[in-house]
Amino acid sequence: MAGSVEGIGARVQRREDKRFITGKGRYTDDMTVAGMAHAVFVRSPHAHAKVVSIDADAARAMPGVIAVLSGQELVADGVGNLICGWMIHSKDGSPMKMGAWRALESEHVRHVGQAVAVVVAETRAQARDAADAVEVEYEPLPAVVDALDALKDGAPQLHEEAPGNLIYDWEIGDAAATEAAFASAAHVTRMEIRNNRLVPNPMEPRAALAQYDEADEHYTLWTTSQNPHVARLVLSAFYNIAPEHKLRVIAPDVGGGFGSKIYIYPEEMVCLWASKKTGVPVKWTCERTEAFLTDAHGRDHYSEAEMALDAQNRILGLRVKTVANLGAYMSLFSSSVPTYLYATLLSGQYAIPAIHCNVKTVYTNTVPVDAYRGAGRPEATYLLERMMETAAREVGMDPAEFRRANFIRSFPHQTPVIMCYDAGDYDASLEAALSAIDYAGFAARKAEAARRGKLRGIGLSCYIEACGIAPSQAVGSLGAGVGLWESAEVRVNPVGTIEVLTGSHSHGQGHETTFAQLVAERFGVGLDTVAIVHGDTDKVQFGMGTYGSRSGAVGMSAIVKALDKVEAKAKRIAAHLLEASEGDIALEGGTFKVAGTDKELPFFQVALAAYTAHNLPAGMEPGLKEGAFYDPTNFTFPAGTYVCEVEVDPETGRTEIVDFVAADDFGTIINPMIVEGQVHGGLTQGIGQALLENASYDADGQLLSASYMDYTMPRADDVPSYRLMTTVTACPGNPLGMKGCGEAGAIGSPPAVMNAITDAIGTNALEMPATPQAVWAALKTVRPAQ
Ligand code: MCN
Repeated sequence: MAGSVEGIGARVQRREDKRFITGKGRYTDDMTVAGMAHAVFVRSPHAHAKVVSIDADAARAMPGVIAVLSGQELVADGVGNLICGWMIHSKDGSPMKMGAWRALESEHVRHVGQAVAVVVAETRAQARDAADAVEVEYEPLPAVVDALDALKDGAPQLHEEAPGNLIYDWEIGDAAATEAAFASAAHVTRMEIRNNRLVPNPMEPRAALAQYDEADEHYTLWTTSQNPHVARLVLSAFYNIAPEHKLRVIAPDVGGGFGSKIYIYPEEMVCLWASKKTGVPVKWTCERTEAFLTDAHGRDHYSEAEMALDAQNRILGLRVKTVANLGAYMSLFSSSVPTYLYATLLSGQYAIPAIHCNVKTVYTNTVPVDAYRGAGRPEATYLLERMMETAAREVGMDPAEFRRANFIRSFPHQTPVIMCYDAGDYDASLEAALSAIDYAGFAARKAEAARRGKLRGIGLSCYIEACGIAPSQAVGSLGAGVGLWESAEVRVNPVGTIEVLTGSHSHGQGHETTFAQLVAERFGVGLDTVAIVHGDTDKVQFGMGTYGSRSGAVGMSAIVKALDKVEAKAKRIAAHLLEASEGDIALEGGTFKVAGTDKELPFFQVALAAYTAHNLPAGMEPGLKEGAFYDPTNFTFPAGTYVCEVEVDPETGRTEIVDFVAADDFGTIINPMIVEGQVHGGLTQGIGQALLENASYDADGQLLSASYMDYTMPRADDVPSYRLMTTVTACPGNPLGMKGCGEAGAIGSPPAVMNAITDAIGTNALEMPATPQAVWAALKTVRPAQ
């Protein structure tokens, strides 16, 4: 059925959109259970303070209040601290220094918005009023928000366990070889690079509804999670909230996550605990400003980078020192982001013989930082692609030519920073993008813009990323502590309809469509006979969830394995019923056919026979249901070239993106329309980072941009009409040849935009976000008289 209207490669409209765009989605906040109460958290207004006392007497006496609970009761009940599950060791071999993070903190708060108590009341309004009436006395302490400041002598100290606020001092690569490369360099390019702090801002804020059933001591948690099984595992195994078999976690429709809904936050834990404690179901829904103050932020790196070139402008070495701000506590995967998800990609698409990277991670009085779309890979790509552009300009070489001269061309390619790239064709995407944008014609366009008083610039970004996050062996040996794979179960019902249970979780990526396309392709059945089941730990036994653009390459590969088993059994049944040999049976267009004859059986008749026939092949168990786990041997490596063309108004500093071409290699594409949507979303987030978005703290640790009045999300008129194209090198590591597409746009686009703007204005002295004010100020440094 290849190329059919519903199979692999078809632009099938998203089946789930019918309910989403008609307002019929069922999100956590839509869930209601009898007797449900509402939780509102009492949060610290201080970035850093001792909690002297919490007086909840007045609040407890207010109408509708069921309970006011604080950290002391939480500790007394044995609820565990929040953990970071990815162990990193410093270069001296010592383990990372993790300060305790309690879901409700009753002694020492470390960021504005940290929860100190929770009010449970009959209505949300009553809970909010009572939360305002909880009297918390604080003794404010000096705060530090910048990671470099936090490392200085005399800086405020956040955790006793982490002297000097240093969590770990880690390194990767070969320091001596890199040193030698620099010693023989003909040219060295140096840059200081900041990657600005971002707030994820999914459309649906986080929410939780927890119900404890006293009769059978069973808990149910509906929550906005990207990985409900991991949530259940962590809540039961580490936080001591409920035994795993007595806890059902349901992640119903989830309105976006972008990484921010991977983690277990204090609020879900507290709702579960409070539900048992109060005897009523407890619901909490985050308000938008609360989300700014509590959802894990992204990025926030400061780096010093050096690139050594030989006399022929080939890269000899790359040396990077990065300080990463992890905020006030270590979120679940935070330690992996500035290490294995970042520094392992610093080779980019280039053959760099020697790389050394040192990363220090630091506590500050800010919201915890964790994975946000791309997670480490945007930071690596931004650093490297800004360096590539700058180095090319410094040595007077065309930036495209400079990249071409340094591309990796033979595969597999082992980089000096762990990754082994399996396949790619970087020339193909570069050439496709350059030809689409008419790179050769840029000079004429720049001259024409100048006649209109505009500064026109062009910028490239040749990104690579490692996704399909899994290989158990790799992530396990790198400190994750657990294997990462994906599960699938295919249940063919007696009437031939098919349910696919997957451990992946869709929260905007269209899995209900693409996963069904895979089944339609394989069995030749209609999409309407296939249901995709996910997001419920009582239905799907275990799964690892969705992040790291893994659901296609890993989740769908697990489905392929299960489909293989189902098909093999179905063929045995068909052969038996058709009195043919198994080797002669082919499944074509939804029908089992005997080669060279007109004997055939429709798919549904074989399914029915699997459950109802009295004469199945000897020894065969009835039923048609198979499960599989898929654990790849390597990541997948999507790559591509983005080219951005901008015009800057020198009067105002305003940047307009006048053209943007993206040439991506995602291997085999299941649904081009969905992939384009994923790239559009990623590009828009990347452009948001480059031009608009910034989580800005004042020196006291107050988040100045804690609402949409101050935090600028990209709008339709901030982005161009993208021009997308794909080149294909199939990933050899999975049965479908797929590479992930969910993060690429956000990874590759920020440097393309910044390279274009700096090209336009003629100075590199510009950091993200390139707001009109920042661009105008940078312009003044090179054109003071104008
Ligand atoms: N796909 C395809 N062909 C390919 C690759 C993918 O047709 N070669 C399809 C897949 O079948 C899937 C979609 O594209 O329907 C995305 O697949 P994949 O790249 O595997 O990514 P995941 O499904 O694992 O999604 C995770 C990824 C990440 S890590 C972030 S962050 C992100 C993103 O997806 N968050 C999103 N896209 C998002 N989109 C929305 N709307 N909301 C989010 O929170």
